Amino acid sequence: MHNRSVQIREWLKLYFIMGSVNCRLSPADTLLQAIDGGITLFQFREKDPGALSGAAAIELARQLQGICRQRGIPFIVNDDIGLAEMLDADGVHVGQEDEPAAAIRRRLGTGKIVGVSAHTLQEAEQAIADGADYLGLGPVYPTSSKADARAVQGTQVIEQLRRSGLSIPLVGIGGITADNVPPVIRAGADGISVISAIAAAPDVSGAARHLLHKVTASSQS
Ligand code: FQP
Ligand code: MG
Repeated sequence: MHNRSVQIREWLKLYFIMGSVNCRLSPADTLLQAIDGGITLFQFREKDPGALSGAAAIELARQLQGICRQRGIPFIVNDDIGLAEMLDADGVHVGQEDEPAAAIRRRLGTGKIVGVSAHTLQEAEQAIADGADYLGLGPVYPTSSKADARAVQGTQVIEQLRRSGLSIPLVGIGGITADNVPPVIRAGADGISVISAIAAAPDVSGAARHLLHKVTASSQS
């Protein structure tokens, strides 16, 4: 259990989330360049207007999973537990409006990673009780990648959670750029999760490299 959270913390340093609608380049090239830049975990999130569905979405998921496997990056599926099972993905990420985490844990067993979005201390405590491996807390800053995002909360929920003694691995998410990484890490996050800061960057690998550097530098200071 201890080694598991140590490993997950390591994977959470620079957690890249992406689907075809987020990318400037092709999804495959975006992922390859992001991996070159140093991302530590990947979430396939094929949703929002213009997203692929059905066989095309599955085909893209398989392609990106193949890249992750080849490069040793765990592959997490957003929302779609059936897709994660079909692909034998490394894990899933679900929010408060998705299938309850406890049911997902029962369905997937202990061998898979289960991540849960939380916006309050109470949601975080429930997710932990439900068997979550890690939490995504946010939106820390204003974001344009998610139309139905909750109210911006800054770093206060992360701080509150750490003050109350919860040690679960967690990332901050929402509007994070290289410039605003330090407060997120200093608040107690193990890493950051981004979509646009990498997928929409003019230099994908350079953007990832810079973000990872910021995370590492902020953890040491
Ligand atoms: N945190 C993370 C992670 N990943 C996410 N996808 C979310 C939060 C948001 O269900 P949710 O999850 O609220 O919205 P959506 O399904 O539209 O993404 F921690 F992994 F970075
Ligand atoms: Mg969701």
